[in-house]
Formats: sequence, structure tokens, C-alpha cells
Amino acid sequence: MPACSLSDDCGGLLKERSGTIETPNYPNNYPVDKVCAWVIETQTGDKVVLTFETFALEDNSVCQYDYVLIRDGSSARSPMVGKFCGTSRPATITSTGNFLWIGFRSDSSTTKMGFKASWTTEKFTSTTPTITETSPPPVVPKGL
Ligand SMILES: [Ca+2]
Repeated sequence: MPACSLSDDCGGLLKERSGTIETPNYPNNYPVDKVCAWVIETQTGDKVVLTFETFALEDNSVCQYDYVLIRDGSSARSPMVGKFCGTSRPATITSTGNFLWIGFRSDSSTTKMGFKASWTTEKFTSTTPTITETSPPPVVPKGL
């Protein structure tokens, strides 16, 4: 059950074994106030491998304006893999199951080219996530 509404011109459920997704208007700048959500579904037992080919979003230290959010699962409530903005291309992302959720959001000003990403599917060979993106350090509770 996606929390983002699916727009007419972006997002959707993708069941092909490989393909590409891109932001609206790509390679021209994406529009303002846009929300897209893609869900890639592979056959049970397979996993999704997503590679960003180009990436250019409005930059912000905490990505509060425009961002791409990736989740390891089929919905907006699945565990988050990462939140990305700016012009650093995210590393290749591999799902642990047979779904990968990709959300995109732009705010009311400043747009960039957006992104183009391609996915393929692989046979499931391990239960270990192979997410190569660097994670932020864990928050250490004070007073320990
Ligand atoms: Ca913006």
C-alpha cells in the first residue's frame, strides 16, 4: 500500500526482468512539487539490482527539499535503504527480497535534471543484504 499517491506520468509497479526508470521530463529538469513511487517486483526467489546511471537533484545536507528514497520492500513502510540528493550517484543497491521501492519527491522550487536508473534481477543466493552504500554512524545513547 504505497503512502505516496501514484501520478499519471511517473511511478508505477514494474514487473519486467530489467528496465529503466527516470524522473519526469528527463533529461530535462523535473517539475516542482512532484511525487513519484516506483515498485519493482521480481519473481519470488529473485532480487532486484538497481544502478543509477545519472543523478542530479537539488542538493541539501539532509536532503530535505528534493530526494530519492529507497526502501527494501514493496511499500512506503518497508525498511529504508537510503535517502539521496545532490549530484553524487548512489552506489548500486540490491534488495534482500523480490521487491524494491523507489520514491522521488521535489519541493516547490529549484529543479535539476533528475535521475536515470536501470534495474536487473538476480537469482537469490544469500540472505545477507548487499547494500554497498555507506551508512551513517549509529546513534550512541548518552549516559552510557
Ligand atoms: Ca527543489
